[in-house]
Amino acid sequence: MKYGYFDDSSREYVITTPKTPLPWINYLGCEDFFSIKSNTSGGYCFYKDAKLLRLTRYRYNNVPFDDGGHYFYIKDGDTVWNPGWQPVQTELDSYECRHGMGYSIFTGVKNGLKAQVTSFVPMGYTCEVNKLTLTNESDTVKNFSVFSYVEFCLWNAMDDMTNFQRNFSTGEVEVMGSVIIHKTEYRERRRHYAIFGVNTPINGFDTDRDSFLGAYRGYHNPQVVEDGKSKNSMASGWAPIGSHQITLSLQPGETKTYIYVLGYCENPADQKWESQGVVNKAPAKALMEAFATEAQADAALDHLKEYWSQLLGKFHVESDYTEMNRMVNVWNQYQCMVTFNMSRSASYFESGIGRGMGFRDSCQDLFGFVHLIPEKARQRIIDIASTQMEDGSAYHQYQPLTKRGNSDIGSGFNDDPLWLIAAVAAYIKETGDYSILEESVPFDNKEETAVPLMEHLRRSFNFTVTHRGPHKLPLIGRADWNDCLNLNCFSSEPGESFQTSGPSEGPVAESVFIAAMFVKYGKEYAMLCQRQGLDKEADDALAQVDDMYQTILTAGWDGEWFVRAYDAYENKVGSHECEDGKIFIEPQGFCVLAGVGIKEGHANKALASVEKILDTKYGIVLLQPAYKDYHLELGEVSSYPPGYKENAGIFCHNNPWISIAETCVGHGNRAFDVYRKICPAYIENISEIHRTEPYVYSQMIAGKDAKNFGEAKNSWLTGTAAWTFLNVSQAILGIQPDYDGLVVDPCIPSELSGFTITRKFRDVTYTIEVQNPNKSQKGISKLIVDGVTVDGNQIPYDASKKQVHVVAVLDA
Ligand code: BGC
Ligand code: IFM
Repeated sequence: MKYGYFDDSSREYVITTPKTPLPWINYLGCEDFFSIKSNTSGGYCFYKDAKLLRLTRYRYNNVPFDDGGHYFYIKDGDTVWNPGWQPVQTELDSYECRHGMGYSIFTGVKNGLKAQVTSFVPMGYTCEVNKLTLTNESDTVKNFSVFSYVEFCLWNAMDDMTNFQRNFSTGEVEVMGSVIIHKTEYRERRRHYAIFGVNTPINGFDTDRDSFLGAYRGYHNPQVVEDGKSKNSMASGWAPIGSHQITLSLQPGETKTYIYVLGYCENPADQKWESQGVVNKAPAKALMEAFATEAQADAALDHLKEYWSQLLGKFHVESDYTEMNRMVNVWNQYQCMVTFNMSRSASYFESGIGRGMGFRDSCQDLFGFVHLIPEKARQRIIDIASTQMEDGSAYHQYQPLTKRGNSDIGSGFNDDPLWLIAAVAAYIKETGDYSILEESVPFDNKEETAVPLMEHLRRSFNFTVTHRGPHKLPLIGRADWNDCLNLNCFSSEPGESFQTSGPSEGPVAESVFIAAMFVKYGKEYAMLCQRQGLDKEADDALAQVDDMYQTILTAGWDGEWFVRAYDAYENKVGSHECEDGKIFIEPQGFCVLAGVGIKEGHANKALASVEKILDTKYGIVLLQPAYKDYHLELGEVSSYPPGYKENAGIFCHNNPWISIAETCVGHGNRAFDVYRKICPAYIENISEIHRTEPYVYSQMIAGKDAKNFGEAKNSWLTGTAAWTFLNVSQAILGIQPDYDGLVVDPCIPSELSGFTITRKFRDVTYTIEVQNPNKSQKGISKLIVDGVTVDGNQIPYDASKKQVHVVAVLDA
């Protein structure tokens, strides 16, 4: 069953009922100001950091779900309704929500009145613009009122929802004509305040929540709206809100448009604090003036659309596979931008007050983002590397606003350092910019420790070399990619966190997964050394890689698949010797994509085991058999009921690893099958089972052991976005950015007769036609670049050309 459809030409997903299985959200903003919008207008906004600079409030785990947002109430006679249906939930005569690239459009019609809200965050501004267009579609005059509504958060979202003894007394507002100013914290000489204004004179306002809602009422039945009259309330402590009343009359066929601006204002750093309670209005005025007219708002929206057209023009595929095209050309890349911006901080499953930027997460996110805006990727790499410790380990997370490592969580996830090498290699391959390696970057943000970025990579590499266990495999520390594999976790008392209960490192638990990462990214490190003229170091690094390779083939091979790990008692995890958790997905995918065991025949065996034991109709589960019981020596992985999350859920993030691995052994049909099974657009018509948005990936789909097999959770903020884009663009469609040019090496379903890709690489735009006349799966037999046949499958990079036309023929 579907709840909407893809409108490919406008790059929108159109939701045709408000009653989606879960709120289906969108992200507005791609610079510093962000707003999360559900299909019924729920959500909140923030500046830079969802925890520290939150403009509007959102209550989590609320009832009804997703109650709270930026709302418009229409009071038309006795009927009160919202264009996005929530929160009043009056049945609409028609409803539509279009989620587009950085904007959402809500259209509701009730009793002949049409209300359309276009919400977006304009480029270059720190605000959400809501353009409200009201049209009288009836044949009689309409007299009615519109009430806007937002509830301000007192900035620090964590404090806001916990520290009531203080917060009920700090709220302050000012009203400047049609602009409501939320200035809590201003008297502490903070430079910021929020505004909510509209470009027309108003008939009234409210700034105090309880005055607006009325005692014992909620968002669904505010007193002021029911009465049809604002109270002009001034908040003093308690809960500041912003609400404007506009009363209007529309002739049949007449339309009126208003522009609302909800924004973040900041004063100049050197401002004089003449009177600490009174806001400097200049930034507020400037923001309101920027959107004083409909034409200004429309121009800003057009600019945003143009921005996205340019970004998405950097990678575009035309093929007979409509679903793949729409994911590759629009939604997958869009999600990569969102994961780049948010890391794992703010979604409908992440509160914005818990996790910030993840070290490993943000490194991986770059794989799907670096081609979009390489300059931002560069800065991100430097920010991430600045949270590395001198010994090569790293803070696992950092806060977006401060960019400081989070010391509550600390370090000890032993895969983290290697992801930095992966991110830097991806950046240099995309851009050819080796100068990043010379960039001076501190450890733990301590300027005096700054060294060239290359030295950070060296310490990353050496961290693995110097942290190996009894089988010579890398020590796992608190966990590797699988956060829930806490093999050094010996005690877990009720209330204790899994990852802090054991010693932060060791004694002996080891990870085959990190070993595979070391083979893959250790080779990248050696390559970077070579290209820096460090031949001896490159050779030494390759010797280490080779040693690890051999170690995997011995200690890491179980006969039919790769072992996952050794626990602290030196027992195997992910082996036929285990009762549960006999086989895990991660080492199968990562060993093969790192090239381990291909020539020895292990790769095909491991992938066949995955297909036989882990595959299901909805995707590949993380392990089998699911852990039935809790194991102290394994930690959180066994805390989940069978089929959920890391305990045998379909963890979408590592499905593309298998798909890529299949392309490494030439199985184009199987690689695509793995890609297709979890691809949102391909499973749109089972939305009642899948339940999360059909236009983005979720972190997890419940596995076959779970009651709700096929149900997804944790949509949007997942490494699946980047890895899937890497898989489909580089492994399946085979357009691989490399140090000296684009490599063309597709591995596709034999039935696909060809496809065409437009790819902007550095300053050159390539049109690459891939032809598959003989139903092959892999192997380029001919590469013609601007009419000239070249050897091999790499298009030599020539910066003097702006357009290059390539024909590649698959004919193995
Ligand atoms: C959570 C897991 C989650 C993991 C992701 C852990 O702290 O408990 O549920 O999958 O973090 O990083
Ligand atoms: O690898 C982690 C990631 O960092 C956050 N989400 C869950 C993954 C697997 O545990």
